[in-house]
Formats: sequence, C-alpha cells, structure tokens
Amino acid sequence: MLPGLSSNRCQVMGILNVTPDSFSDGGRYIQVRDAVEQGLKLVAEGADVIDVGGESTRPGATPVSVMEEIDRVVPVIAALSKAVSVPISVDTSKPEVMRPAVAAGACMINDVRALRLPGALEAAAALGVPVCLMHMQGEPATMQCNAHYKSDVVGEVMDFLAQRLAACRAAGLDEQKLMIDPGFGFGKELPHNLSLLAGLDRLKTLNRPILVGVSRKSMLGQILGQRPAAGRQAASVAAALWAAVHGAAMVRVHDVAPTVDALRVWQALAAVRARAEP
Ligand code: 7PM
Repeated sequence: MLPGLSSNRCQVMGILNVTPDSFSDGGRYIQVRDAVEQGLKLVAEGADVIDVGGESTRPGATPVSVMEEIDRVVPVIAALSKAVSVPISVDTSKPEVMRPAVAAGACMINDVRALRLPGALEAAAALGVPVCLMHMQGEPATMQCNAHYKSDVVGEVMDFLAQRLAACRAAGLDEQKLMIDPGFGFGKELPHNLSLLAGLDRLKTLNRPILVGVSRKSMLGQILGQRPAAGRQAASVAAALWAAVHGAAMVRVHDVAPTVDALRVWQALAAVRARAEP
C-alpha cells in the first residue's frame, strides 16, 4: 500500500535533490548521471524509499518553472526506477510534474503543499498513488519571516492536516494511501519545531502514518549554537531516532547509513521489551 510500510519498523526515506546548487553544474546529462549515482548510494546504505525533488523549497528560494522541474526529476526517476527495486517518491506540488513523474516510475507523491495547488488534488486522485501531505505555514519565499501560531502549534498543525485529509477524501483519494507530516522548518521557529517534535505522539490520533523530516535542518543548528549544516549529522540521527520512538513511520534523511544503524539498535531493544511485556 504505502511504500515500505507493510512492515512495522520505521522506514528510511533517502533525500535526492536534483537542483543546480546540489549537483555539479556541468549540464543536464552530468546532473542526471550524478543524481542517479547518489540515488544508488542511498539504496546501498539501506534507504527504503528515495525521494526525488527538483524544486528547492529552501526558505527564500526562487520558484522553479514546470518545464525546469520536469526536466530535472523525470530523467532521474526514469533511470533510477529501472536500476533499483525500492520505491521512488517525487517531491513536488505541481500536478503537471506529478503526472510525468508517476509515468516515469515514481510510486508516491511527497507534497510540501499538501495538494493545495490548483489541480493537484485531482491529479493525485487520478494517479491513485500514495501521497504525503505536509503542513507549511506560508510559502517558501516568506515562510520564515512571520511564523505565527495562537498557542498550541501541535493542535493547529493537526487541524490543518485533518482538513487536508478531509479534502483528499472528498476528492476521491483513498485515505489508506495518505501519510501526514508536520513539516519541520516550514513556517516554524525553533520553539514551534521543538513543540512539534516533543509532541509528535499526538499526531498519531489522526490515524495515518507520520513522516518526519528534520535532517540537517536549521532547528538542529540552533539547538547546537548556530552549528552549520555540515556538522549536524549526529543531531540529525538523534532527532530521527526520537521521531521513530515517538511514532514516525518514516524519516526523511540525507545521512541514510547512520540513521539505519541507529534505528537497528532501537529495534533490537524494542524487540526485547516486546517479548518481556506482551
Ligand atoms: C533547504 C532547506 C533545502 C530545507 C531543502 C529543505 C521536507 C520535505 C523538504 C519535510 C517532507 C529539506 C528541505 N523538507 N518533505 N521536503 N517533509 N515530506 O531539508 O520535512 O530537505 S525540503
């Protein structure tokens, strides 16, 4: 049903960015070749799903055209889906990108806008693939300028996700194929992000698998005293492990190998506890 979620252990989604700033600028062929190589590496490290994205959702990033986004992700999805057996998800909000991406082999949509762009609900319903619905306050260009929540950020994020689940149901999507994601760093300041991660368990009451993306994010840099992204690996693993222990069904990460190691240690311990107290 949902990629890799048939098992009850936490799944690892490896991040594959196909953006000019993340790969050598040696033209499209080189960009695709390097991205496919990176995808194979993520699979070798133990990723259960590969998330291919061509739109930089970095706070303040400039928008990417439909043509440019298709040009970036579709060749990578096509090549990777032939080369690996793990499911591939496409990180996009645009219905015009969803269609060719699924045709090329993507079997899941990861949408930071939770299918709010015009035509996205209809496209996802017609494609019939699983979708991750993420919470974001505002738009990437401005979201970190005016993040605001009344008092209970977890409750507000849950209300939004519940509304999007209802909209998906109304559009004819199969609720069993939907995942939810509180969207760490998307229109949230450190206290909001901390409340959401500390209170992740509450999202379980929405009865959908939870995806958590905290890998290398600035919230970790802030906790560590403005540590740059290159030094956030251990913090990312710790945060991913916390998320898994507190209900995440999937974690979206850059550093697949150490995350898989951490999850295996936790699972070994959890298995002992499960036998001791059934
Ligand atoms: C710069 C800053 C570049 C932040 C990229 C990012 C999520 C996501 C992203 C997430 C889901 C990143 C983000 N984050 N999709 N896409 N959940 N479902 O760190 O948290 O990769 S983009």
